[in-house]
Formats: sequence, structure tokens, C-alpha cells
Amino acid sequence: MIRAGGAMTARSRGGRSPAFEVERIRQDFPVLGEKIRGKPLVYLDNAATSQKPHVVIDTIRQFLSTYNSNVHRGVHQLSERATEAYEQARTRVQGFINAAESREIIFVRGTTEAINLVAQSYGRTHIGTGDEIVISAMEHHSNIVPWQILCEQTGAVLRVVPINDDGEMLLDEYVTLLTPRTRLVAVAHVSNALGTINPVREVIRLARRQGVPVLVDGAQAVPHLKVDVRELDCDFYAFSGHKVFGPTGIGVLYGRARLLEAMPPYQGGGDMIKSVTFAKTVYNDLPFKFEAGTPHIGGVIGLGAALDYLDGVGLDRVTAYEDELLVHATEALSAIPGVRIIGTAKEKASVVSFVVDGVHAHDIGTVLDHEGIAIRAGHHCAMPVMQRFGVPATARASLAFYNTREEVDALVRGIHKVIEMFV
Ligand code: 7TS
Repeated sequence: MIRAGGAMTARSRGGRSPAFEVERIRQDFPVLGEKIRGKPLVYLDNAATSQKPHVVIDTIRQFLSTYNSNVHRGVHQLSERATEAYEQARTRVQGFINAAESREIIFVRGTTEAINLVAQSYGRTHIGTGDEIVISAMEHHSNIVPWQILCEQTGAVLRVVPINDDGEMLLDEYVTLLTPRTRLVAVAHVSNALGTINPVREVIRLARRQGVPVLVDGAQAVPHLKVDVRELDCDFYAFSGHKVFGPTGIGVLYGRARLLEAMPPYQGGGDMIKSVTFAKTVYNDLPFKFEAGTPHIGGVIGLGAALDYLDGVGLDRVTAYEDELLVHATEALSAIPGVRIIGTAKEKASVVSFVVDGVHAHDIGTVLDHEGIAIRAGHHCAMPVMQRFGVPATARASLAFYNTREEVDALVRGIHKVIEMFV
């Protein structure tokens, strides 16, 4: 994260930062050696999805080629091995986010499914006509639309905490939006469109005072910051495997056991039951109650390998290194005449969204692509953020710990080229 003024680096905060051997780390990611139109790939679209290290690819390959089988149902050895690896990965996730129990870890398709699960299972049973759900103005569509659907179904009302011109949540406004009708708060830990790190600890403390549960959308936090769900004291925490160097199609919903136990299943099918007759079905215990059907077994095992890998690199070092990179990118881009950064919060992680006077974001993306540089251009599935800042779209460079200063410099040269061509 970077702090006020943007110029304070990890080095200036805490003495010397340990050497971060980025060139060695890059060797772990085969795709980083690819060429795009003959130029080295500069991958700055990590908020959309991250790249995968060899160990994740190899772990999935090993599962598929040596012990592929279904989980929780076979008596044969392969199934036992697959089940063991699958459940070990659950324990791995539990440790990674410091959940109290492994049954609090539910495997889902991704952040989107995790939030929909809470909206439909928790929401349909605890939220009714006239009740209020509080979100922030910087949410990804996947933390807006599931609540709108729930509001349509139940007659509940969505309340939105406004943000200031730097893209920071207005906590005073938040406090006034917490009313006796508030039934749930759902906020992003880190904004994908602005990079803002929200004060989720404080958001949770204020909600908890009134007994209101909080869901944290951690899709953009888990790859960059150490997350401890017990320290945060959140009720639900959602993230996606593919943004944290694991496979697509797998994600995690953490939920407090007490809440998950009282929630009805989200989907019905195999594995989520203890017994079925036409007269009555008895649901399985946690976490299986929420994992209907054959899960994404290779995805879960691959996610476990990704978290092991990230632990090996060290999240503290990742955060410190990315801070320096973000400060460099922020300074270098803001020094270009005509470039305006959207999202200048004091606390930020890994995202630089910007506009260039007189150039559409898509043109920026296209020109950069010709230089081998991958960024995202558009509304980033956060259209209300674009409306708040009065822009149709932004160009967004999003960093990971395998990016380098040289890559940021290539981006800056690319933007100069864009300006020469269009302005
Ligand atoms: N929440 C946030 C904050 C996100 O950034 C995203 C995806 C999601 C939820 C949804 O995650 P999914 O894995 O279920 O799709 N964000 C982006 C992005 O910024 N560019 O592409 C996807």
C-alpha cells in the first residue's frame, strides 16, 4: 500500500526492504517469457487475472495424470488420494486466511459465486421488506448486482456509501447509513477500479457495534496483502483463485461457522446431503452442505499450490515490493502531461487507473498492445465508479510482484507514443 503524498516507499517506512529477486521469481512464470508481436510480453492486467507459476501448472498436471478421480465417494485408492489432496487444500486455505476451522472454508467458482451464495442463502432468510443492505460506491458489479437481485426478491433497499474525489469511502456517511434497518454490509477490501484499500477493520467494527454482519470482497486484496479473517473479525470473506496465481473456476467463501450453520443450502445435489428420501432430505454438515455436485478438484488442489507458492515468496515482501512499484508507476505516469490518475487514495494497492486527455481508453489499450503491453481498458465492471468520476472508461495498469520497474518504464514510453499518435 502507498500512503499520503504517494512518495513514501516501503524502504522509507521501515528501513531497508529485503532484496526482492524479481528476475529469479519471473523464471517461475512461464508465460512471462512469451513474445507479443515479437516484443517481450509486459503483463499489467493482473487485476483481471494473474499468471500461474510452474508449481501450480505441475500440481494440476500431476493430479490429472496420476490420481484423477472424484472426491468424497470412492472406496478406491485414487479417490482416497484425490480426497486427501482436496481436503488438504481446504486446510491450506484455512491457514492462509487464519480461519478458526476448516469447515468455514467453502469452495465456490469464484468471488462472484461466493457473493451470490451469501445473497441467496443468508439474504433470503435474514433480509426482508424495508431492510437495508449497505455497500460502497466503488464496488465491482459482482458486489452490487447480487444485492439488487435480492432487493427485487425481498423488497429490501440498497444503500450506497459515497466516496470522495480521491476514491476513498466516506466513513462519516457510512455511520449515518447504519440504521436499525441495516441487515448486512458488503464492501470491497481493495477496489479493482481505483486501487483504494478500504478501512475494512473500521467498517466491520462500526457494523459489529450494531450487530450487523459484514461481507468483505477480497478479490483484489488476497494477492497483495496479508489477510487474517479473525483479526478483521469479518463474517464472510470472498476471493478468487485465478487472481491469486491459481486456476480459474475456483474460489473461496469464508464464513463464520455459526452463520453458515444456520444458512440453508444454495444449491441441491450430490455430496451436500446425508440422506435423501422423497419425503425428506437431510443436509450434510459444513462445508459440504454448500458444495453440491462434483467440485473443481484440480482447481482446489492447484489453488492450494498457489497459496503455498505465495507463502514461499512471502506476502510481507510482496506488499513492500509492490508498494515501491506502485509509487514508481504513479510518479512516472502523473509526470506525463495530459495524464490524470483516477484513484488517488492515501492507502492503495497495485492498481493505477488513468485517463489521457483527448484519447479514449480503448485506443490506449490497442496502441499498448502493439508494444506487447497488456493493460485493461474499459469500466472494469465498476460502472458506478466511472459515473462518479465522470469518465466513460479508464486505462488500468495492475501490478503483481513479478512485474518490474523496467516494465513500468515500458508502459510510460507506450503512453508517450499514444499521445504522439492521438493528440
Ligand atoms: N470483486 C472484485 C473487487 C473484483 O475485482 C472482481 C474481478 C470480482 C469481484 C469478481 O471476481 P470473479 O473472479 O468472480 O470474476 N475483477 C476483474 C477486473 O478487475 N478485471 O477483470 C475482472
